[in-house]
Amino acid sequence: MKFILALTTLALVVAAEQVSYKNYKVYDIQVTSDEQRTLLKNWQLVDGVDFWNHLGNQIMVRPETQEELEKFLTEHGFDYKVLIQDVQMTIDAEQRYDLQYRRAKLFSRRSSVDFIHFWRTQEIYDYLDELAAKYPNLVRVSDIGHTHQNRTIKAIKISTSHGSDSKPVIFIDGGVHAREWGGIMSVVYLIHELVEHSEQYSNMLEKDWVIVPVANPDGYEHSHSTNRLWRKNRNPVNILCIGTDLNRNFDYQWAPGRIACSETFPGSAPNSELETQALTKLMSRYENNLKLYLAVHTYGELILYPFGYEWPFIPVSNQAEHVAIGERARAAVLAIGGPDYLVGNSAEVLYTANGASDDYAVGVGGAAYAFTLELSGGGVFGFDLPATQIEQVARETFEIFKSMAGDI
Ligand code: 0X9
Ligand code: ZN
Repeated sequence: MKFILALTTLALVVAAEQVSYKNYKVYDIQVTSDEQRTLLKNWQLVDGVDFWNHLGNQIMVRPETQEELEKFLTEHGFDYKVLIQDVQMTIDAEQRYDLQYRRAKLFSRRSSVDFIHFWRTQEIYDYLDELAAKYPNLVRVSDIGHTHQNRTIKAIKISTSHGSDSKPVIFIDGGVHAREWGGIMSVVYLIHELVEHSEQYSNMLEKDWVIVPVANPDGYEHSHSTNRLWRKNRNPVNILCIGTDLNRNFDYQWAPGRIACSETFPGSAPNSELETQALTKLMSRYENNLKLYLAVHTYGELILYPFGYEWPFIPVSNQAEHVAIGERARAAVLAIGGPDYLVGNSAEVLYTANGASDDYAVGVGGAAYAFTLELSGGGVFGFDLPATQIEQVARETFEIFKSMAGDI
């Protein structure tokens, strides 16, 4: 059975017709003044231009638009360099690696529980079910909803005292954005460590962990099979445009969007999406004990706290505690030789975003603390973290989880 499943996955990987990013470049642009920032922002609405990161200065551009952008940058005195010459080449390299990994797997007896490949949704779900069977006292797995394409959304609860519901809860969403594979894998790694090495983490297990590792399975599968850089879910908005940005769809300070094809289309109404509904319904089950909400994203090496829906930003009432918790997590990552995360309010460090899960968790869900983690992209790779770096990023992220769990 396993063999047939593996063969099917392999066939899917090979057969699918994919969106090509041939000769798309990623530019890294130095922004030295507010004036420059405003000028650069105008490019956000240009077709074929995709702002990849927070400070708005890593931008993917399609071939037809590159000459125009470079002319603009030179004319306005921007310093820039080309970070990725050909996005498709990095995607091809990733796929070759994955194919090789899966071929070798077919003929080996090694377990699939490793952090040198990206797990597909089904692999993650099979693992959750295996854990539930093997550790019935520690693990409960539940189906919390279905997607537009009828995939299951699964949650795992890791608790040393199932049934009592009195411990503080740490709630984690992973994979809200389809292309942010490093985030999903870091959450899977957390599950693996907490469950399979539970004896090492008695402090962390003083809290209950409620985790949705793949909150957007349709989008995640689409980013594997068809479009590596897909971000939204796969629910059609109209005949031309597919997908809602789930991290704009939460019912707190939601704002409508006019452009249905936009990467950040917030949905036709707050909480319109099945994935958002599944998350908020589960969150409401824990509203009395919800201590910490973590939205796990990539990339940027940022620890962001609410509120992020408005600028100038509205501070959360316990902002100083958010800063302290964030700073200790930052130090924990540094202590194992990881990158120096930046801790800050999301609207200040990043940009404003309405209807995001972190703001919802505090504004409606009753969470005492909430953060969005923008994990490391592994240097120059952005969303396309090489599989060989999964474990390193996951270990760094684990330090954030551990530090925060001990702090709340
Ligand atoms: O834009 C987002 O949804 C997040 N960044 S990402 O690059 N992963 O897409 C940041 C959300 C931060 N939270 C708020 N602004 N509330
Ligand atoms: Zn994201």
